[in-house]
Parts: sequence; C-alpha cells; structure tokens
Amino acid sequence: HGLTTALPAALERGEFFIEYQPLVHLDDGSVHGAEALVRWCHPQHGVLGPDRFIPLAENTGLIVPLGRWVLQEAVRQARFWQTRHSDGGPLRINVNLSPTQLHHPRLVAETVDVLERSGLEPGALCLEVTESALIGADDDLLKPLRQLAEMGVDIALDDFGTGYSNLANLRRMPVSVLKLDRSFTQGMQQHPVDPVDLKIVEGIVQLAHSLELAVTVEGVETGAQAQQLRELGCDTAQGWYYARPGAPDRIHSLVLADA
Ligand code: G
Ligand code: G
Ligand code: MN
Ligand code: NA
Repeated sequence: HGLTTALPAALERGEFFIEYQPLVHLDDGSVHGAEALVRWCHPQHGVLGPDRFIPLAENTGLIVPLGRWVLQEAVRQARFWQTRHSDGGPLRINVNLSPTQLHHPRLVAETVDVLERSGLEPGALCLEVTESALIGADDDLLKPLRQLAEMGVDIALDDFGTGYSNLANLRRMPVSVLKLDRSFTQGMQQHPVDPVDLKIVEGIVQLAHSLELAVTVEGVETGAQAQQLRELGCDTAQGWYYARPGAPDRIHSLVLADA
C-alpha cells in the first residue's frame, strides 16, 4: 500500500497536523476542553482523515511515534491556551490512544515526560481509549492506565456502547469518563424519539453516575438533541451543533467568547 510506505517520511516532513473539536458543558454550552484529531496533509491526495491512515499506522507500528507526536503537540497547545487566558482556565485536552500505544512499555514514562516538559497539570489531560481496546483487558493492560489515573490523568472510554463490554467490568477499569457513541445521539434525532432508545441512554447515564463516571456525548448535531441529552443527565457534549473540528485558534476564540 502506497500510503503505508509513505507514513514514516510524512512524519519526518511534518505532514501531520491536528484539528481540535470543543467539548462543552451541556448545561450552559461553555467550553470544557477540546479533542485532538489528527489529519495528514498528503502532497498528492490532500487532507486525509484518521480513518484513512490510523489503521495503517497501527499495523506498521508507526502509531507509536505518530501518537507520541500528537500527544506532545496537543499538550503543548493546551498549555498555550491556558497561559493565554488570564485566569489560567480549566481548559482540558483529550487525546486518543490506539491499542498499540496502550501496550507500549514506555507509555506512562513518556506521558509523564510530556506533561512535565509542557507544564500542563495531569488533571487537564484526558486519554481516550476505545471500549473495544479494553475488552477482555487483563491487569497488564490496565496497570499503565491505572498509574496514569493515579497521577490525575482522566481516562475516557471512547465509542462507548458499540463494543460488548460487560457493564459490571467498568468497576475494575481506571476510567472516569464514558463517551457515548454517536449512534446513540443519532437515535435522538428521530421524531418521535424511540422510547426504548431514551431508556437505554437514561440507564447508561444513571449507571455511569452511580460509578462516579462523567458522561460525554458525541455527535450532537442539533439543539433538540442537546436539549434531550441534557434532560437525560449527560454532562458534556461534542458535535457539529457546537463546532466542527478546526484550527487551534478557533478553540481560543470560543473560550474567550465564554469569558
Ligand atoms: O475526525 P474524525 O474523522 O476526525 O476521527 C475519526 C476517528 O479517528 C475517531 O474515532 C478518532 O478517535 C480517531 N483519531 C483521531 N485522531 C487520532 C489520534 O491522534 N490517534 C488515534 N489513535 N486515533 C485518532
Ligand atoms: O474519537 P472519535 O470517534 O469519536 O472521533 C470523533 C469523530 O466524529 C471524528 O471523525 C469527528 O470529525 C466526528 N464528528 C464530530 N462531531 C460530529 C457530529 O456532530 N456529527 C458527525 N456525524 N460526526 C461528528
Ligand atoms: Mn475520540
Ligand atoms: Na468516538
């Protein structure tokens, strides 16, 4: 595959960049943080989304240096936003971790290093891990996440509801946020909303809150969905209704608009 062989040189040449999508508090729409979403500005094919190259990077192991770059860059950016807001702001940064990164022996050491060098407090970082990456996870896999969580880093279970994880398993996972998959939010767009869909989301939110997990909803595209999800007790949201992924300056202006 041409894209696969081009990956290492692309990283060296600085062809990757990050877009940021805000996460907002559902109650008042204020900015809570942003998720870092990597893109590849390919010299021939133009801008490629992560779905086009993350799986290739996973297969070849290039995800490790690429993921390290994303983490460094996103943490540096978050620290920059914080210093530009006079109050130092609670702005948080979410970074996706792929399964290979999760298995990498230096994940904890490198994350600590990136945080220390940037000056960002660990509590401002949230690492997103997909539900499927943690299915059947044993202690060896959970240990680094536990160490990060003990330092104050938030761990979010991404795409929640699409995997097959046993809900009871959540108790032994060092997770503090559930990111409800976009498919649930899409269900909120039907008129009328299927009452069973409502019950399912309501149940997940109650369970999450009883385990002291926060609930973020993805893919909010309309005000009606936002209202519905707010009534169901979700905490934070992300989606085109608030903002599409975009350049870092966009986040800065959204935060300033709140202030
Ligand atoms: O923007 P969207 O097409 O931007 O993202 C698609 C998917 O790619 C999402 O599920 C997201 O979790 C994943 N993704 C985006 N950026 C990264 C990244 O830096 N690392 C990993 N592992 N996944 C990412
Ligand atoms: O981490 P992950 O799967 O969740 O990344 C989020 C993905 O969802 C990215 O591809 C992003 O561009 C996309 N996305 C973000 N907000 C919306 C939205 O409101 N609607 C849809 N359809 N996709 C969204
Ligand atoms: Mn994500
Ligand atoms: Na997701």
